[in-house]
Formats: sequence, structure tokens, C-alpha cells
Amino acid sequence: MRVRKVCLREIRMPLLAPFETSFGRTTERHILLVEADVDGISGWGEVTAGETPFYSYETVETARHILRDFIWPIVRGREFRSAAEVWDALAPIRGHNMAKAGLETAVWDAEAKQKRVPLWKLLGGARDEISCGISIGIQPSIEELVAKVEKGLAAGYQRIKIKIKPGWDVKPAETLRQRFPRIRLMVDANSAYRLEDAPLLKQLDQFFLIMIEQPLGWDDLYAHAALQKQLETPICLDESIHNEADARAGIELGACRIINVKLGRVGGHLMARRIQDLCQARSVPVWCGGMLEAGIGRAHNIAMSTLSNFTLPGDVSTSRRYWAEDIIEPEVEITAKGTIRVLNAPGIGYTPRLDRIEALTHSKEVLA
Ligand code: OSB
Ligand code: MG
Repeated sequence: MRVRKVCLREIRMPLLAPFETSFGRTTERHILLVEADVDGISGWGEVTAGETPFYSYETVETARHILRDFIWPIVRGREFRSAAEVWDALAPIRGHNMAKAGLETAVWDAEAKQKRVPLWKLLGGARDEISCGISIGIQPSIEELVAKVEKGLAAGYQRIKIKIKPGWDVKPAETLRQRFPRIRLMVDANSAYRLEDAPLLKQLDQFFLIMIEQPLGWDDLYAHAALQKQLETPICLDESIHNEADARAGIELGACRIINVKLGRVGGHLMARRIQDLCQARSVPVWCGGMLEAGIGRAHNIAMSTLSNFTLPGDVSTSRRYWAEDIIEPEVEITAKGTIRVLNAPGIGYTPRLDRIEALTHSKEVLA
């Protein structure tokens, strides 16, 4: 397989409602799409870098730079036996996993299409239906939060995650636990606390959360290990896990008991699968995180979530939760029991809507 051409497109899509986390508020997504021409077959990937460097150092601009100026020169004219070889080819570039994943996932899609198999099967997926949860941003009031949770549960979602930050933590968790005694509930702090906040975080233990996600520094495994010793609630790492070595260190240090896998953050499907294998061997469950993706990113997340150690509901929700209209056909939908049925068409299974993508395109460049 050879990547003959790459089209990088930045599309802009307003979210149906602003999404607020401890690091900021997003109202419109700027999304870089990667269309890779692999021996005449189009494979699609979505770069999950944000508009700002507040979740990760990568942004849409850095990803474009790395894809155009470093990834493309490595990949151009190179023969790959499989998409599984792309990761190693890109190894000389340190970090910039979201940029790498944009291309790597596109090549996986193309390979699956070339072989006429669904991507989830090519990856070695073990289930054709995945469990879904939702991530609810910081709300203006507790009443609005409760209303959002009620709506999510009514739609069937199996797990509720709320974003927390100092000043919006114990009270919302307590209220939700009182209102909904039996739901699977968790919180995500996106690195908003410090180890000195352990007494406050310890108060969350009384609400039987299934986990607390990334409470401390984005690059601080040591502090998470120190905190986990003081908490009953399992810590789940998100921002801190970029590869297999990070996952191993996190587990061995006792910094986490659960890992959130995001394709962009770990550099694509090959590394995601390695992390899930490592975790499985150590009895650490994983789940698929979300990055406010448009349909292509969602489709890749669904395929990844079929791997056997993705045993906890992920942040994989419907197109409708974020977009008035998505860029794929069909849109992502959930069943009444809060699952997504995996499609069996070749590749990612969902078809990119070229007309809609063209209409949303803010800039475009072709690498050939
Ligand atoms: O920490 O999981 C996160 C969105 C943007 C950046 C980071 C995160 C999130 C979410 C949203 O929680 C999950 C989703 O896409 O539904
Ligand atoms: Mg998170």
C-alpha cells in the first residue's frame, strides 16, 4: 500500500451548545480532516487536536504543520504492508500523536476498504454493539445539571460523567447521588487539582463514583500514585497516557486503576490496541474517551471500542448530542438500552458526506 495523496481540510462546526470543562469553554470546533488516497481508495481520519493548547499541547495549527512538513515527507512514496506499519514509520517524530493519528487512522480505514472488511473486524474487535455513556460539561446551575442528567438517562445512556473544577465538585456529585442513587456516575477534573487538594477529593469517596478521571497534573504520574493511595475511588488517567510506556508506568506506580484510551492522544489504532492489550493482561479495564468529534472521529472511536478490554461504557455518544447535522451518513445513533450497533460496511462503515464537508470547509490543502 502507498499513500498517493493526502487532502487536509479544516472544517468549522458550531456545537449545539457550548461545552465547558475546567480548562475552558468550546462553542465552535475547528476540525482537521485527513483524506488519504491509498492506491486509489480514500481513507478518512479526524485529528482530535483542539483549538487551544489547554487539554494537550497540540492544536489544529500544530497538527497541520506536523502533518504537512514532517509526516507527509516520511509517508510519501513509502510502501506499507499494512496500516499497522505506519506507527513505526512515524516514530522519529516525537509526540504530536494527534497529528499522527489523523493519518494513521485514515490509512486503517483505507486498508479495511481495500480488503472489503469492516474496520472493527480488521482491528480484531470482539463485539458488534458497544456501551455508551455521556460527558456533561460544567453547567450554570445544579438544576440545569440535573435536567441534563435526566435527559441522558431517559435516552438510555449507561453511565453519566460530569466535568468538575474547584467550586463545582462535591456539591454537584452529592446532589446527583441523592437524586439518582443507583446510576453509574463519575467525574472528570481535567487536571484542575493539586495533591494538596486530597482532603477535598477524598470527600468524593462517599458518593460511590465508578472513577475520578485525571484529577491532578496532566504530566504527573507520581502525584496520582500518591493520591490513589488515599482514595477508595479508582483514579482513571486520561491526559497522562500517551503510549504503552505511560500506561505501564501508570499501572505499576499505582497511579490509576482504569485507563481512558483516546485514539488521538495515543497516536492511532495500533497504539490504542497495544495499550488495551497491556491493560487486559493486568486486569485494568479501559474505555474510549471522546474529544467532541465529528462523525469520522466518532466512527473510528466506535471501531476501537469493539476491542475486548473496552469493558466500561465510553464517551461515545450520538451525532445529535453535539451537532445539528453531522458529516457522515448515517449519523451515529443509540439504541434504547444505551448501545451503538456497529455497522458492517467496509472501513469505518459510515460514509463521509462530501457535499456537507465541502460546505463546512474553511481551508484545504493537497499534499501530493
Ligand atoms: O477530558 O474527556 C475529556 C472533551 C474535550 C476534551 C477533553 C475531554 C472531553 C470530554 C467530551 O469529556 C467527551 C465527548 O466527546 O463526548
Ligand atoms: Mg478526560
